[in-house]
Amino acid sequence: MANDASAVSDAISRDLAALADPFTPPADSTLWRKNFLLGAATASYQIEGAVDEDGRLPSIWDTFSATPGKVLAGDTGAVACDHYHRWEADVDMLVSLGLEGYRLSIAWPRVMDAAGVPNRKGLDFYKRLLNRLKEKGITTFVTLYHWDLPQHLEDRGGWLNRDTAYRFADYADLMSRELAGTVDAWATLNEPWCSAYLGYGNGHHAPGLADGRFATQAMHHLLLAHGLAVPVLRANDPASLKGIVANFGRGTANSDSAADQRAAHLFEVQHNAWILDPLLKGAYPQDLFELWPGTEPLVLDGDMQTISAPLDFLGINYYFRTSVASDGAHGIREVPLEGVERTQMGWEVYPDGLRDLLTGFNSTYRNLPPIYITENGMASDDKVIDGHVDDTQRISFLKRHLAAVDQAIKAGVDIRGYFLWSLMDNFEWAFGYERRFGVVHVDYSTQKRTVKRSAELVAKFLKERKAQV
Ligand code: IFM
Repeated sequence: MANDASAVSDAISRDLAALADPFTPPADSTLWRKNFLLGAATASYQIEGAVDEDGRLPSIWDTFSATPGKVLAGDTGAVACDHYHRWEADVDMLVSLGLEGYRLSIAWPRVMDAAGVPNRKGLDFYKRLLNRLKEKGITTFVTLYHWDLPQHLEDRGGWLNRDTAYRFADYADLMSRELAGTVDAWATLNEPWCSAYLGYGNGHHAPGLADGRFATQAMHHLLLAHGLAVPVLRANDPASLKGIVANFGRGTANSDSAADQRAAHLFEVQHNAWILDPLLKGAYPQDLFELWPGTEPLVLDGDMQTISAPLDFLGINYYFRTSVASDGAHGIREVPLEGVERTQMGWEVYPDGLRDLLTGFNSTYRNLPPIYITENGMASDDKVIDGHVDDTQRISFLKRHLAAVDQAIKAGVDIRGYFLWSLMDNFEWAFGYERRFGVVHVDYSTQKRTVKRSAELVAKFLKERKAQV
């Protein structure tokens, strides 16, 4: 599979090398509209480092990454991109690329202690950063929870404990009172599927628990936390947008058989409807519990109403498609496709999946809020050669996924922006620093940043777009 995949990506590199401009969208693309926001995203634990500084408390990812065998090469986020100290230069870099939006996250354990008392030094870091972004005219999307739960909350059950949802609402209250006016859009959670399923269902992510019942209960408390936080954010910071960011998966059937079609449907229930149905329909999809019998979470009266509070936007993170078949019983079996293009993660490059999800959601949910693509990008084993990084596959990846966004807009989906994942290479969770998702390369031994060719081309396009009359 790896050889097939690299042969496909070599062919793409050759095709691209022959093009004069391998990135700029065609003249009829909706991406030329100046009000379509183009930015880049990062997350606190993946870039900040400084895990022991200025009163920051440990998070579940500090604990998990310090546990032998959990993260590739024993990597941790202790230093990461040292962004906590280099944030000014990083903002300058973002500005120099002409990026119009920046999506960042706040480290909950940096800003509050176990008793809920604000940590001024931690808060000041985010105030300085957000004020500078505002001064530079960058539109800011701030995620409150991108997986770095304070360890003291995990010690009391983490997302299995309903009380964590109320602690999250307190945290949202503090942040929106402190940062009101500097944030354009608040996202409560990043990718609750990953927090619930990878964190509590199969243990690949912190806190490393593995039980199907845990996954559904954790998801319920995560969504409850979201629902409790939305009105708090609205009250404290009325001018900003409020939403949530989730990862969605395209599942396609490996054959035309009814059983395989059903498996693909169930795959999307498990990846998409598990989150979108409670948010937009106020109920969990019953098919989910057919797939995972006996895992119904404990839901109290009023929870589903809280969870389905109206949203100003939905953040969609998209990376790849999964080909599936029936496992012969009630479950799903993944059937990796041969000869398809893949990234350094082994994920299939499948831009049509993004378009199909967007148009599909638009027809399934009549109350679908305006959409921002809050993450899209790919990892490649990028190297700096003579001061340059020629990330050909990424250029082609971005171009094709932006074309998929354009197609979805033309098909009637209300999509207002797109954030590249990621601004710079960073700590890729269980894969440590080996997987490079950035449009800027980071040399972790020197912290030197090198703008990759993909970022140069995005910058060139943004400059041309800005200059058009
Ligand atoms: O790096 C992650 C990010 O934190 C969440 N979305 C997926 C990215 C790539 O795996």
